[in-house]
Amino acid sequence: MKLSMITLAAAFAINTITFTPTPCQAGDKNVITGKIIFKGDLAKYKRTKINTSKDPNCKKSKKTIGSEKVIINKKTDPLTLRNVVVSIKSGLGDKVFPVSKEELKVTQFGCQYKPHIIAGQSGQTLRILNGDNTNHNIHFLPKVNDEHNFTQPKKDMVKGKTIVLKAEDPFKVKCDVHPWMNCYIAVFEHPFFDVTGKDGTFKLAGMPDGSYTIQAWHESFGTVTAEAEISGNTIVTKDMTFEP
Ligand SMILES: [Cu+2]
Repeated sequence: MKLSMITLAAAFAINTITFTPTPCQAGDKNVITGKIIFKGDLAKYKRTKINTSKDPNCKKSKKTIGSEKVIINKKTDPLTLRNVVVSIKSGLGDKVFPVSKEELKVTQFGCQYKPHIIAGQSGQTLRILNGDNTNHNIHFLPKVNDEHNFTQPKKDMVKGKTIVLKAEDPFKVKCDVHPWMNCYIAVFEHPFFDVTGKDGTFKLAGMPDGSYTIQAWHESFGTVTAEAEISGNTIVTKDMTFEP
């Protein structure tokens, strides 16, 4: 068994790690899975409420929405983090992987982007929709992708607008009409990425045998990385911890 090492790419400490190779189930080939653990002061990161009533058309079922800056999954043990983008950072070399034909979608609904984190592959198409009876402006703040800054009135809700994405670290998208509205887009040259949800877990599957650096990125806590070696159609468990 090879012990793993974790490096810290941002100013947040981490430790972690388990390395437990087990045989894969049928259909799975070379899986790296794990939890994104939160170790910190829960009270400090209590979700704030955002009042959207400045624009009466934002209101869907309720006039406040929860901030998405930090969402800690309180029902998991240990505590885990939602909206973390986990991906293979390096180790794939020059290998080229087919681009998913699936169209990515983001909808502006209740003056919030749904989903908050969009992860896709270079060359994949993102469709942006407006489900609100109000005018939104979609403002990309990328380094690599084309800059976009356009308005989208309600009439665009059916067809929306499509944009082809290029590989880039997560970048912010905001609405200049509703200052609380933002989301992030993360784009990769390969299909080995995942975004954590309510259980705080991730799964990267189907990589070739090899040694990889995995990266976990969170919009408020930055980046942590871990090393993982996988071969012989096994599952490697690799938890990673943000300790803000
Ligand atoms: Cu808006």
